[in-house]
Amino acid sequence: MDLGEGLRKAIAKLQHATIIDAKTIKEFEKELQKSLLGADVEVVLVHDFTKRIEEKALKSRPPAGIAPTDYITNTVYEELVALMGQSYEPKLKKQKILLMGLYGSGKTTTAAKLAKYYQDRGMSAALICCDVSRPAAYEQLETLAKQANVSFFGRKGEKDAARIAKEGMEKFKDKQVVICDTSGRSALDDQLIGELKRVAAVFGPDERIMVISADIGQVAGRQASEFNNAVGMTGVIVTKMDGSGRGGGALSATNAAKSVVMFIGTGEKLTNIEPYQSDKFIGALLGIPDLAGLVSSVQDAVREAQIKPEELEMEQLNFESFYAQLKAMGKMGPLQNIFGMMGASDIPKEVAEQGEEKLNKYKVIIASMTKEERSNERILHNPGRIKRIAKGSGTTEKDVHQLISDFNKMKKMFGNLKNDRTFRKRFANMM
Ligand SMILES: Nc1nc2c(ncn2[C@@H]2O[C@H](COP(=O)(O)OP(=O)(O)O)[C@@H](O)[C@H]2O)c(=O)[nH]1
Ligand SMILES: [Mg+2]
Repeated sequence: MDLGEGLRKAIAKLQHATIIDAKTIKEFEKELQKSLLGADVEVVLVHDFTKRIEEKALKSRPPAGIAPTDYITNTVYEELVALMGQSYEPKLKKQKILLMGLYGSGKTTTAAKLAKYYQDRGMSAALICCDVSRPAAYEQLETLAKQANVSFFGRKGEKDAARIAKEGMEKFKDKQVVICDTSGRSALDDQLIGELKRVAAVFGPDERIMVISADIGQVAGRQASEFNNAVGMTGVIVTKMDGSGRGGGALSATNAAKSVVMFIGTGEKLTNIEPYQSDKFIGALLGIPDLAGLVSSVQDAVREAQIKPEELEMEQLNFESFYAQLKAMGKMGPLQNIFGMMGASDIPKEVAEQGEEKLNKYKVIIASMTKEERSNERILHNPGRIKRIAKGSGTTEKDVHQLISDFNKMKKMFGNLKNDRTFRKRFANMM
């Protein structure tokens, strides 16, 4: 069974459940396991995957406003990303790419797809045929190069792949993306390792990419490790994701082997290639088109729920926390901007314009207060105390009054804002 189909069924079943209890979760887990194993994901990986989902689903509560099913779906998403790897962002820069892999993995097709991919993004691209083993390898790549409308170089009958690479390089010095296709084998052997090393030595690739067909499933992990140990690689392209039910196994095994999945091949046409994007790919697997939307709203809610109410309890604002706030905000740029960012652009200008100088003044004034005064603003409304504090801090009574007035403005502002959802969210982001 196709991985996506199993996952979609499991999610759909979960979303129809009226109550989410331990039994529902267990059943959901069983479905997930079945579909992952069916897609040839390694048993140990499946076990860890479901254990983490169980833990999160049973031990943590969804934040307010988020349905339990959405919360669990988000958890499944996060764990699938951990299982199958992060998104890859192709670099649009001058580069040389060496493709390697076994027979029939899709190297030659992928070479042409990549050349077209970069050319369609405004870069000049060229292909070099360094496959000296397969008959008609030259013609195959030449034809594909014509279809893709990119430059091509090869030497029919030449048996020294490194020599072709060298000549091709000279010819394509000015091209921005030069891609070299190499020989395959039915298994990685010393002869192939030697040839790939010699080609790499003259070609000097920026990327050494291994091409793997999805239909080998979890064997992809072992193959990737073998190639990596023998010749070194920067990443993997998994082809035939369209036709294989074992794509999940290939991706998870490659990720477990610590290899980066850069692109996936999704068909025989030259345009059937895309950078691996976890949210898009996993969203399609789960049958949730706007997975990114669901994930970001759950994540927002989780973050929001993490702000403890007492952190916003400004009734407890005292002079010490007031000073700490001012100082922290001072570091973040002009106060007016910060309040603006939090949606409180209408705060008193005087409060917003706290300069360094004023902050320093406040610091010494607060230092001259007794502990009791610092925690209880009300007892300050006493001329004797104000006079004493002004004298002790080398400031004027007017300065002390100013501090008390700013303090109260701030307190009021937070009091008004703390029940505001948007403000809470912005405040959380700011912290
Ligand atoms: N369905 C599908 N077929 C592919 C894909 N990539 C390559 N192929 C096919 O796989 C076969 C072998 O590809 P080829 O590029 O010659 O493999 P090579 O031996 O590694 O160079 C060809 O028939 C390709 O059309 C893909 O992403 N999807
Ligand atoms: Mg080939």
